Amino acid sequence: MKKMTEEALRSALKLYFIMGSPNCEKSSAEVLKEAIAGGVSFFQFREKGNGALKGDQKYALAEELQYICKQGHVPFIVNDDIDLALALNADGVHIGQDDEEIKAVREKIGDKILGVSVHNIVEAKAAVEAGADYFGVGPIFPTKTKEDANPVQGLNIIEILRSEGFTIPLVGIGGIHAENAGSVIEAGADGISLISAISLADDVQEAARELSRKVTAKGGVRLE
Ligand code: TZP
Ligand code: MG
Repeated sequence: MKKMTEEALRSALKLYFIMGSPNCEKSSAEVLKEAIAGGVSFFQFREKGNGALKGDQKYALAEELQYICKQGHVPFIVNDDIDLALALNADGVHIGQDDEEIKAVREKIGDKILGVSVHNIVEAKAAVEAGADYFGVGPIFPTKTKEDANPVQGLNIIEILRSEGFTIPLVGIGGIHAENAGSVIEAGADGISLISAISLADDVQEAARELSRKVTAKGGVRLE
């Protein structure tokens, strides 16, 4: 994939689905296909938690999900595992504050997309200086998906980052679902990122479609 402009990245982040096999009750490939059919516009492979695949099995699943993303013209991002991202020639990586240093990751991945989880102004400044392309900000609402999640921040953190002048593409994360999705965009996020509201939905495609409608209704473009 050619390097995206900031504005293209901003729109692609509208409906950002994050998932790995521990987040799904059925096949991850099936879930991802349905999610993309429903309007998911960005994807992160995050193989973490109970029963997470490792080694060759992790690689094989990543490859399969990357292929589905390619077919659907959806960027494929790898969580934490820079070597995997490079081996697969993924579109980018997403790292948190406890992962490798942002600057070192930027050097390794060249101009691939670099997402960084930030929780306050200090982290946000450092991430921009080190070359982040977008922020993941949260947890905005309580979540059961990530056991070691930071304290819930509320919508306030998004408003604060915007009022402090951070114009970088930004998505909210944590406990986001159809009923609160619009409020995340209204607070100043470019998109919503979420796991369980899509991965565990009875009807994955319909869940993604409804979320897509919610974020689009708040001023975004619908990406299909
Ligand atoms: N980082 C902060 S909260 C979270 C991550 C990975 C989990 C989000 O999952 P869900 O199911 O959308 O609340
Ligand atoms: Mg991490």
